Amino acid sequence: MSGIGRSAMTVELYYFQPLGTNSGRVYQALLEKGVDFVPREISGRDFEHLKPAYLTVNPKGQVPTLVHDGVSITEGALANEYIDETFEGPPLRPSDLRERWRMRVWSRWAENDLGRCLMMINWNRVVPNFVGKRTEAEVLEVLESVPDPDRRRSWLAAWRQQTPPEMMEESHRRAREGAKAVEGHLRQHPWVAGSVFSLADIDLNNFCGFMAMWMPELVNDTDTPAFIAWRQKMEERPSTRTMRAQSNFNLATRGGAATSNRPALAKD
Ligand SMILES: N[C@@H](CCC(=O)N[C@@H](CS)C(=O)NCC(=O)O)C(=O)O
Repeated sequence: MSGIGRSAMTVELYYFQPLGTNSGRVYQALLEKGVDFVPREISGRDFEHLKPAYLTVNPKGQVPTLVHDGVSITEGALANEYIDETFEGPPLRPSDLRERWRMRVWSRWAENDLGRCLMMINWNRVVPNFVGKRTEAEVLEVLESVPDPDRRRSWLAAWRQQTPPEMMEESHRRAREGAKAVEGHLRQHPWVAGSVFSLADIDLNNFCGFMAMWMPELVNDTDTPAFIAWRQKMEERPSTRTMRAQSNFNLATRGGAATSNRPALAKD
């Protein structure tokens, strides 16, 4: 895309398509809040997030980045709290401090634990397509611009399909356990934080909501009815509907549940 940069007195969101995970959570928080923002799609396939123009917006070379009045606000969870505090609109954090604490615990877990495992599983499946027909030399050149050596290593391992099998199996195990944990929690509470809708619902649905479609062995009407009912409620929200309509691929309904993306059979 052109025109990457900071403009004054605006709200802009740099994000990847399809809308989901890290990009989706901030996109949806802006919609929930009713903020008028300029969507700025970055092409992951063209590695636009690693090009100098975007690195001036976010030196980590990651999305999403919210740019408010020319200031870059990064890290989705923190950006969402910023959005809730800065803009008018319905509150996205519980006023009860224990529920607010629970919101943060679950948001963190959805992003860093369950969400990360799901991404590890999916990442290893999609990176080769992502990279396309580029030669090894071209791939290595692109990866030179990944600012963080750990991320560079995982890109390379996924592209070469060399992620250790035990790491993949651990991700599948955590996905199985995670689905059970979500179910147990949602049997006790209507919303993730407790009694009210919050940023944690946005996070859980963006990081894990697609499990019902992608991993029906784990999330289904019989084993996880509370997870399914909550997800249905989330999918019916106007903000989710708008986001799905603006996404180039509906993560919630088009799973591509390829064998490589399916969980290993439960051993426990
Ligand atoms: N901690 C960051 C993580 C953002 C992140 O991992 N973004 C991914 C897209 S979902 C990304 O930019 N990946 C490109 C890369 O790491 O090279 C946040 O919460 O916003």
